Amino acid sequence: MLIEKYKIDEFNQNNGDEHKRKFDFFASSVKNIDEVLKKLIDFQIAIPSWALGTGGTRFGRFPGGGEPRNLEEKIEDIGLLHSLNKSGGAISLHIPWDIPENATNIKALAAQHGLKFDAMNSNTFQDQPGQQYSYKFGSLQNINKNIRRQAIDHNIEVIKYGIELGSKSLTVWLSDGSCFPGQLNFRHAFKNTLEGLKEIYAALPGDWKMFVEYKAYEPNFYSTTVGDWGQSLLYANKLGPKAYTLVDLGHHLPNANIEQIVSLLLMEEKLGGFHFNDSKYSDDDLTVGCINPYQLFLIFKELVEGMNARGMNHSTDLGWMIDASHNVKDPLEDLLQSVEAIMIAYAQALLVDYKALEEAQLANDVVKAQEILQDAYRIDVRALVAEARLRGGAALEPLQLFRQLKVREHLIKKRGLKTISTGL
Ligand code: LRH
Ligand code: MN
Repeated sequence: MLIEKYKIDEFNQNNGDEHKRKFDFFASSVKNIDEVLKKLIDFQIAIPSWALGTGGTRFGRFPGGGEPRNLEEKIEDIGLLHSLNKSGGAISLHIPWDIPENATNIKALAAQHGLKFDAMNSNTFQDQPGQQYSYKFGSLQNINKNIRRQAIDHNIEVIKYGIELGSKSLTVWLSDGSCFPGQLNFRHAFKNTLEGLKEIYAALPGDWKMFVEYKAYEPNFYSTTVGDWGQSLLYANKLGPKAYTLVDLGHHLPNANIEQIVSLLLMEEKLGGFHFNDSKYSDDDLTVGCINPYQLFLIFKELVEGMNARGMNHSTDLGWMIDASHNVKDPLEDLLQSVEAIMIAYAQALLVDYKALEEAQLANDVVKAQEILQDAYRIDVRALVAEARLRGGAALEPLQLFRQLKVREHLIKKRGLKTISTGL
């Protein structure tokens, strides 16, 4: 379904006065407003191709209807979201869930919707129909050389699809690990995995990056072979300058200080990108900022401070991706909320008075330091983020317009109630 530009302009017209009143009030208190607005307009978040349907858990899946039936319809849905917020201008594909049968056509279709291809994702955590060897006991770590070979070849095949689509990076998340003490030799598993990653790394084009995504547990529940940021950094350092760590917010043990991890990986020039989501217990893959928006703000504060310290380009130098699955929300509404939460946290982090914060830190004025941080966190930046959308040609309130235009009803009428999209 396409949302015609005039419908967005009409919506903005009808809501323009209220917005202008709020934004003018906001803008009167911010000195570098145009610089902040430019950063927000340039900031693009990749939407996962595997999160456009209603996911599920082992206990059940409750599809909501109108789900995309193929990659073309997934690109349409991501294009629709992008037309509403102009902040989701990239797709992150998962192979083999979303193999581009005709890469040229797929690339052209995406371009029509103003979309690029962000990181490609390989999948050696499931056995595909007709697959020769099983990944039951792992892929790159596996004691069986043929199984390791199969996993390496799959990742190299994923790189080939990415080259055809114009992607510039590969995310490798390995579910490899063990469920019981004694099941695995950790050193052998590490060495096999490193050996496999080295072969995949060698197949990367010169201008590509490899993101090594870590995760504490699930589907293995005793050890994970890329189990935390330290292990991911170990691999990335041993692989070379094109290898980086990838931080999925839901992949940490309870109460981990993710913003400190982000700060150090950025300092070490080994932070490659993010899978944004939120969680209360484990890898819940919930809407970004729905449980712990303050943590999201603190992460973006470390990102802005760390990227400025290295003179990095905020919008292009790191991989910004969402990784979520939807059990009870409409997938597209959930993704609109996630993008909004990310833009709000980024905007608040851009408004922190970093000079005053440093002075407070150098004076051990702990109270003052907290006041400076929370001053920014407590600013209502929604009019600012809406103004960035307006100037970017998007809707002032994407979710409101999505509902007003009855998009889901249209998709159900076109695709039916029972369609199931590939992915989680
Ligand atoms: C693993 C993960 C990984 C993806 C998968 C869909 O939990 O975060 O990034 O491959 O979800
Ligand atoms: Mn992830």
